[in-house]
Formats: sequence, structure tokens, C-alpha cells
Amino acid sequence: MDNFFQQPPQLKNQFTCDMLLQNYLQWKLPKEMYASIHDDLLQFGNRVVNDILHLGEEAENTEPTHIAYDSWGKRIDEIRVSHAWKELKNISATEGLVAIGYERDYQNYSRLYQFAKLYLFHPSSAFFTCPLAMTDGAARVLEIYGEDDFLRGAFANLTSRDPQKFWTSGQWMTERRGGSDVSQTATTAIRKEGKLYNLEGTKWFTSATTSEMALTLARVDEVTGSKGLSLFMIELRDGEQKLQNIEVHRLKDKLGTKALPTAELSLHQTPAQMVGDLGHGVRKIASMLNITRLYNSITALGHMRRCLALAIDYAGKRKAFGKYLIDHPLHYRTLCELQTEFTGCFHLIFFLIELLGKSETNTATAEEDKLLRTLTPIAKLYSAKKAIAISSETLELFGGAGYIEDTGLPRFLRDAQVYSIWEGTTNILSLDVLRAVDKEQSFPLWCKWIQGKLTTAENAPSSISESMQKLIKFVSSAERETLEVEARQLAYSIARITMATLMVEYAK
Ligand code: MFK
Ligand code: FAD
Repeated sequence: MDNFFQQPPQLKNQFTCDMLLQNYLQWKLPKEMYASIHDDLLQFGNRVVNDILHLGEEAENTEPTHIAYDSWGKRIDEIRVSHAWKELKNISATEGLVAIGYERDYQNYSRLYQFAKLYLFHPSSAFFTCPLAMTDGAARVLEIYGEDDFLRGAFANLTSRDPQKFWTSGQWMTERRGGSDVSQTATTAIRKEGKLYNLEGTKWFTSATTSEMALTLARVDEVTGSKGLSLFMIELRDGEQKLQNIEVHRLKDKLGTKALPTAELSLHQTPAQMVGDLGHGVRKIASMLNITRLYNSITALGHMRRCLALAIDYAGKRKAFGKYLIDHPLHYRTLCELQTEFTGCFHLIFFLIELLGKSETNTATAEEDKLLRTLTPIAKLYSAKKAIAISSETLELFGGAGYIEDTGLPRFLRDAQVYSIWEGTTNILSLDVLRAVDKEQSFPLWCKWIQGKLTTAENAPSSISESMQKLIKFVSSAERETLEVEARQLAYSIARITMATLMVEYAK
């Protein structure tokens, strides 16, 4: 009888074994700040492979359920989630996963610290980062537009470290008529008094429906299109924790993100408060979108890193043809190529987080604000596609085991597919790049910025400048219609040139 059993891949402290993260933070952060957050990251890197990982697995194995009626036939629309999912919420509060970004103890560097933790947290969290993304986005909207005590109170809840006070938020934009084309929103708002309204309509995808609040869009009058939409805040439950005039139809049966409840629901004269003035709801909710799109990027990045960490560990344990996989040049090269793709995304995403921190503390230049606006959809769309590709490739690096459910590996592939769909599909974000380029005149500015970096770097390969020249030639001569058809390729090219330039700068 064959008594051979393969050693499974193992995860070590995710902070200490991530040299790129450590070196990057040491490079970017003031010395005393790095020293001050080091122990927290060390401790958190350990938690994400111990208690948090176990909670994430428990949450995945205990899917949320929708209880429409109680035993006596009364409509209750309760959404039951696992103990583990609730515990992940408490941990998110105490670890400051949203709070760090708003306490701003480290001024413009606070976002780098917060997102480093999110990057570590995500692949163990069963997508608890989804409610955190929407919570952070809602906090940013309320920080900008929350002009009264009620909205300021909600902001305090969203950014609290106290599990008893901590709220999460939903982001209800998608309706049956359109998720990309939000201008087709059919939900209406009838004014009661002042800024208080009742909403009537159906929302087709609402994730994290156990959240305490949501931001949503509705139409107050007959003005069509997206400019006629206003932004509203709904407090979902009353004092007895019952949904306030909200009917849940069902939970979606999804390819992945199994622990995350995503519901279809209707609003029936649901009380809501207008956020900001009447109209221009899309412009206002864009502040949320730009945050959630950066969350999408950092979570896709954490996802890629976890796949690679497992595949690299396994390559040092599995033998074939007389030696470890890692010692086979072709297997090693495959890993190196994936690691390079990941490293490029790492630099692009962390660069944008640095800019976000500067922008929110009013220390960014006008040029940096425009770069942040233009590169955010690019980072989201590019990292989403890379997360899918790297999940697929790393599964293959485990051979047959990568296809077998109880190894936990197939989940990476199922989950990865969502990054390119929610928070704006690849094509919609490619068109958003054109929107930003038009509005901010940011293409020449980006070219100048890249050229400035390449001039100061002696080690820059000439291929980056050559790609730039080709792109400049194309953009300056293309008709508008051509630019739209090529928007995806344009976004990919900008992503690749930016990543290569940032990597050259880092290697200096
Ligand atoms: C785990 C991590 C991730 C967690 C995920 C959480 C769960 C998933 C939740 C969701 O999926 S929520 C739903 C997400 N939905 C989308 O992302 C919608 C995708 N569609 C778009 O983004 C469309 O491009 C858009 C709805 C914005 C098109 O709307 P419009 O109104 O037809 O566009 P228009 O007229 O160009 O823009 C209106 C205004 O908004 C303009 O400003 P002005 O009024 O000043 O001219 C635009 O410049 C502005 N705007 C649009 N996008 C912007 C923006 N401003 C800043 N940043 C942006 N990204
Ligand atoms: P459509 O808009 O119908 O798009 C279909 C296809 O057409 C896409 O490939 C798109 O790229 C393409 N397309 C559309 N317009 C154009 C164009 N002009 N040019 C080129 N191509 C175009 N939404 C929320 O509001 N809140 C949530 O909490 C939420 N949670 C979600 C959770 C999950 C797991 C998923 C999968 C989705 C969730 N969504 C949520 C919905 C998500 O944001 C939408 O599905 C997404 O924005 C796309 O909208 P749609 O499904 O209506 O597709």
C-alpha cells in the first residue's frame, strides 16, 4: 500500500512573509510612522491566518438565508447570517479597518496603513470587505455632504472602532433596467417635509443587506436621465431591528461570494433622507464609487497575493520527476511571470492609495488629484482581470488538487469573477477613463508625469518610452468614435505603462 500523502500548502504570517509590502511601506512611510504601525501589522498578519481565516471559512460554509415569514405567517423578511459573519464585523471595527482612514492619525499616510490592513484581511474574510468598501464609500459621502446632526451621527457610526456602535452601509444603485446605465433608475421619492422623503421602487442587487444603512438613488420629479436623480440615505431598521417598509424578495444564488448576502428588494414608502441638494445624485455617489473601486483594486490584489503565497509554498513541497516543482525552470518561470504581473498591480494600486490619502488631507497637487481620478477606474478594471487570470493559473499550478473543492482552492476562481462585474464592468470603466480624460484634460498631464519619471530614472528600459510614443500618436490622431471602440485597449496601455514606470522608480 502506498503510504505517501502530499503535504498541503501552508500560510505563514502574511505580513512577515510579504517582502514587497514591507519594503514598500518602509520606502513610503516616515521612519517613525513605520515603527509605530509595525507591531499592529505583524499581529494582524498573524490573525489573518488564524482566527480570521477560520471565521472566514465558517462564514463560507454557513450561507446566509432569507426567512420571509415567521411560524405564524407574518412577513418578517429576516436575513440570517452566520455567527462568523457577525464576528468579522466586530473584528473590522476593533481593528479599525474603516476607522483608520478617517481618524487620520497619520495624516496623508493613514490610507496606506488602512489599505495595507485591508489587503491582508481580504482573502481571509469571506468578502466581509464588501460591506467595508460600501461603508467607507458612504463615510466619504457623508463627510462631504453630511450637513446635519443625523447624517453626522451616521458618519460617526460608520467610522467607529466600537463594535456596539459600528455600522456598515449598503450601496443600492442597480435596478432591473440597468446597472451600468443608472440613468434608467425608476425609484421615486415623495417629499414629506424638509429633507425627509418616502421612496418607492425596486433594487435588483443589494449586497450586505444586513447593514444598518444604505445610500441609494431616486427620482424626485419628472426630470429624466441621471441629473434628475437625487441621493438618499436609508436607515434600514427600526428600534426593534425590523426592516422599515422594505420587502426582501429573495437572496441571489451566486457563482461565488457565498457568505455575502445579496438581495433583491422593494421599497414601499420607505423613509429616507436626502443627502446634499436636489439632483445630481450620480455626481454625488461618484465619491462613493471612487472609494469602492479602490477597495475592489486592493481586494483583487490581496486575492492575487494569497493565490501566489499558496502556490509558492506548494512548489517547495510537491515533487515531480525527482525534484521539487520550484526547481523545475519552467514551473519557476511561470511563478515569476505571475509574481511580476502582481507586482505591477501592487505598485499601481498603492500609488493611488497614497494619492487618495493626499487628496483627502488637501495635500495633493491639482495634477495628483487628476491622476487619481483618471487612474482609479484603470486600476480597478486592470487588477480585476489580473485577479481572474492569476486565480486560474495558480489553480493549475496545483494540478488536480486545484480543481477539488475541499482544498479550498476552486473558491479563488469563482470569487475572482466578481471583481470585473460589480462596481462597474470593464467596458463601463474604460468609458469612465475617457470621461475623466475629457473632463480633466488628463491625458497630456499623465504623459508629462510619466516622461518626468522616466527622465530621472537611468535604468528605464526604452520600451516604455516607445509604448508611450505609440499611444500619444494614436490618441492625438483618433476620431472620438475610434477612441470609444478602443477604450479598453487604451486603458490597458495606460495601466501597463504606469505600472512599468512605477516599478522602475521603485527599483532605482
Ligand atoms: C470587495 C470590494 C468591492 C466591494 C463591492 C461592493 C458590492 C458591489 C456594489 C455595486 O456593484 S454598487 C453598483 C455599482 N454601479 C456602478 O459602478 C455603476 C456603473 N456605471 C457607471 O459608472 C456609469 O458610468 C455612470 C452611472 C456613472 C453613468 O452615469 P451618467 O449619469 O450617465 O454619467 P454622466 O452624465 O457622464 O455623469 C454624471 C456626473 O457624474 C458627471 O458630473 P457633472 O454632473 O459634474 O458633469 C460626471 O463627471 C460624474 N461622474 C461620473 N462618474 C464619475 C463622476 N465623477 C467622478 N468620478 C466618477 N467615477
Ligand atoms: P448591464 O449594465 O446590462 O451590462 C451588460 C453588459 O453590457 C456588460 O458587459 C457591460 O460592460 C456592457 N455594456 C453596458 N453598457 C455599455 C456601453 N455603453 N458600452 C460598452 N459596453 C456596455 N449593485 C448595487 O447597486 N449594489 C450592490 O450591492 C450590488 N451587489 C452586487 C453583488 C454581486 C455579487 C454582483 C454580481 C453584482 C452586484 N451589483 C450590485 C450589481 C452590479 O453593480 C451590476 O451587475 C453591474 O454594475 C452591471 O450592471 P448590469 O448587471 O445591469 O449589466
